[in-house]
Amino acid sequence: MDQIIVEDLQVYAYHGVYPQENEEGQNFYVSVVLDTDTRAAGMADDLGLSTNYGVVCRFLHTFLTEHTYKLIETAAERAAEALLLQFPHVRQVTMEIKKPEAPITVPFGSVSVKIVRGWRRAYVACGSNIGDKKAHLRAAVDALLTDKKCRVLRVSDWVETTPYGGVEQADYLNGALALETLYTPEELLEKLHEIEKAEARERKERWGPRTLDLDILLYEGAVMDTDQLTIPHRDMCNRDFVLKPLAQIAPYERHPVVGKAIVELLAEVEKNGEKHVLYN
Ligand code: 5RU
Ligand code: CA
Ligand code: CA
Repeated sequence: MDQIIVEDLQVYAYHGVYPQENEEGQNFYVSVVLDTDTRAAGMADDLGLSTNYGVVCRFLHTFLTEHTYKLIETAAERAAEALLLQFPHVRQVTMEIKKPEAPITVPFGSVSVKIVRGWRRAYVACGSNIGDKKAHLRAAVDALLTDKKCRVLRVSDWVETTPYGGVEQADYLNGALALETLYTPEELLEKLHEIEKAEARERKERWGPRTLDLDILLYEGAVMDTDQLTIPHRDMCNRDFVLKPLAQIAPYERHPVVGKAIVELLAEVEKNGEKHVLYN
């Protein structure tokens, strides 16, 4: 990825844990690397197609003087997020905030924190089999569309599917969404749970009917398995009602563990329909 780089932007500000720092202030030096495609601007010689680094510098200077944080971790976190929300062509920000005048009682060159934040690609499965199914799925899309930390890239068609899981229940309406998000996987899961709750989702029997079910399928090549969250979704390779809509919006996306494209996984479940493997 191309980069636009700013080194050691000087900002006199009041961030710090100690009252003396908040009262007197000190110099901070901010370096940012903006990952962004400069090809179109470069070929056309048109600033309007790029990100104006002068505007970025003024934005950062204003942001870091108008907000005061105890930690430079927080200053970097908030400033990086603000940049990603303000400048649409910027895909990722690496930000270092140096504090060379920090009140430390032994000699030192500088202290700093450096973070990397960016828009991450995620795929979400959605399903409903209670009430106005289409309205519940639409509500999920709308909730994500109005969340500034999510960009909805693609929405599949809704497909009618027969229920799996052994519990006698109504047919499902299923779909898949492609997002770019500033949320971590855990934060995205939390957001999806909030959206489910807003659609009166009740959690009773495990594989029972639901107004709205939102599952993270893939998150930017991540492979993780915690008590909270398993990515990729642990059963996505077996579920035609997940793979069919996902194949519509992301046919050549690869499963990071199995290494196969979504269209290949779909072809396999369609061939081995009866050999459904269950996990816990
Ligand atoms: C066992 C096997 C349990 C497959 C579950 C949906 C499973 C569903 C859905 C359809 C469940 C989890 N069937 N069954 N669509 N969710 N068609 O979204 F998926 S319960
Ligand atoms: Ca599910
Ligand atoms: Ca779920």
